[in-house]
Amino acid sequence: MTRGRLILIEGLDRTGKTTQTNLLLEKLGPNAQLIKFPERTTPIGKLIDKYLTERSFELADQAVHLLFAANRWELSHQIEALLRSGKHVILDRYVYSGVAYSSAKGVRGMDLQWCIQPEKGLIKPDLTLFFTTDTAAERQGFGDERYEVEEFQKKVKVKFNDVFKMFENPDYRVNHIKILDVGNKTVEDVAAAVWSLVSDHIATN
Ligand code: DGP
Ligand code: NA
Ligand code: NA
Repeated sequence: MTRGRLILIEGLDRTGKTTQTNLLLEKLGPNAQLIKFPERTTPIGKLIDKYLTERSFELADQAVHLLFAANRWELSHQIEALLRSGKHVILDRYVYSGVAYSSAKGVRGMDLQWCIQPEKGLIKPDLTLFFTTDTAAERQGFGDERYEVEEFQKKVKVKFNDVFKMFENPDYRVNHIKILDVGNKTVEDVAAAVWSLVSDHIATN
């Protein structure tokens, strides 16, 4: 049995990750499974959901960061088992969101090196598609959750660049990162670009 591929779609809020991961799941069919982070239904995920949706729910930024990382560890055995069974696993966000959003807060001591520690050892994606755009805010408008504020999203965008630079370091290397500018593209155009990259990757690696 060939091992399945771990395919990650990363990016800022409102860049169409959820739409595109769902479309990719349809294309890959029953031989694939989609896992979205944060996974809000687990015990840890419920706390994360409360933090994101209730502004009055206070938690130290360090604790929030560790909860998001713990949420990925909660599902890590399931992801590895699926890959071993030959299924492809599509991820909607992962470690890179974790480091970019937390470090963008600018809290003293929560630099990239601090943020990456609890993520170390999680299985690495085989292919990462990073959605970027200059026009996300105009495109769809932000929602009401804690981080969906234009000023903060700008900081996250800068951090994502730093994060991907850091992940060129051999200790943390991310394989096969493709940057997709989704600004002003239709859902169909983005879906076609995603499918071309994913199907090529599966055919040739
Ligand atoms: P989503 O359900 O994909 O819209 O994600 C919810 C919000 O949480 C979104 O603003 C991005 C942010 N986020 C996702 N993963 C992490 C993480 O690991 N750490 C932090 N601090 N924020 C994250
Ligand atoms: Na969001
Ligand atoms: Na955080």
